[in-house]
Amino acid sequence: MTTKHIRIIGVPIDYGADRRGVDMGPSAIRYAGLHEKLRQAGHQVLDSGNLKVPVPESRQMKHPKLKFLDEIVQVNQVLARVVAKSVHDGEFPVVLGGDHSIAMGTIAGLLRVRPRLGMIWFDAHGDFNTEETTPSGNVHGMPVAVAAGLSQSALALPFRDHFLDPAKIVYVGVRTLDPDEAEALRQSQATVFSMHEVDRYGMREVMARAMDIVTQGTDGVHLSFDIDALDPLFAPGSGTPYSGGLTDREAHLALELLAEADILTSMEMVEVNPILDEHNRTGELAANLIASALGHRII
Ligand code: HAR
Ligand code: MN
Ligand code: MN
Ligand code: MN
Repeated sequence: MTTKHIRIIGVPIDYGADRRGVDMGPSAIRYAGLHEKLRQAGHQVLDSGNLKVPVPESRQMKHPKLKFLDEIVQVNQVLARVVAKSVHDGEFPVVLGGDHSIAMGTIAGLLRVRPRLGMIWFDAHGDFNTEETTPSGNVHGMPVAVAAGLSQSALALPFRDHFLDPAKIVYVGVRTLDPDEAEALRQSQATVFSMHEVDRYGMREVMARAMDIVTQGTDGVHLSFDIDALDPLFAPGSGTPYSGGLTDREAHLALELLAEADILTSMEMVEVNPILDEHNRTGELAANLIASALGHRII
């Protein structure tokens, strides 16, 4: 794979999720040796540290339907700027969450430089709710819908009216959707490779199809990886576990195939929750998965 100038950006936020702890995700992934793994894979690595995120206890939740709306928008506005500058400078941003609400900032920033972006979204969930369909008010269940331009809320502000083309979105590993969310996804042009397709065709074939879609008429490919795409057996440190997920080997294979094709231009790793983890097993897995996506090889 080509040598990359990797820029690590930590976003210690858990406003988007009910369960406290994912704000420690960036520490856990760094602690697992991310930098060294990426250097060993042949890249130059710079770390911007973490964006400043006020702790929830210092804030009052105002918006009843979208929890911590103002705080999330504010963090994503900053993240979008940081990501856009990184890509503009020729770097490969690796964004560490934090909950999945940070994908809005990441994608909004990417779109400023790569307006025809393609995206692969690994997740147990669809994250395709809007303020109308959300059953929980948790914003981490909404980022893809917002990125696709389906939200009328302030969550869309970082996008400046430039949204992701749903036809350029591919999901892998999905196995639970809310009813209205599923309907919205069916009506969209996004492609969903649920666990059924992974079982049926195998990861190699699923990734071949996914890569076909996200490289057609696009000017970059973003990988958004929610650690709960993996089965909780392999990734216990996640706040919204759902059984029947990917094995660690399936996930590694998927990312190794992406590395081999060398099509990625940015990535993020989210929803690692050290409080629920077992001796940073999930943090290590997350670091190893990032390394796989960036070309780490045994030999
Ligand atoms: N669909 C549910 C909701 O919107 C739960 C989704 C969020 N869980 C995540 N995101 N970890 O991937 O509330
Ligand atoms: Mn998610
Ligand atoms: Mn998820
Ligand atoms: Mn192994």
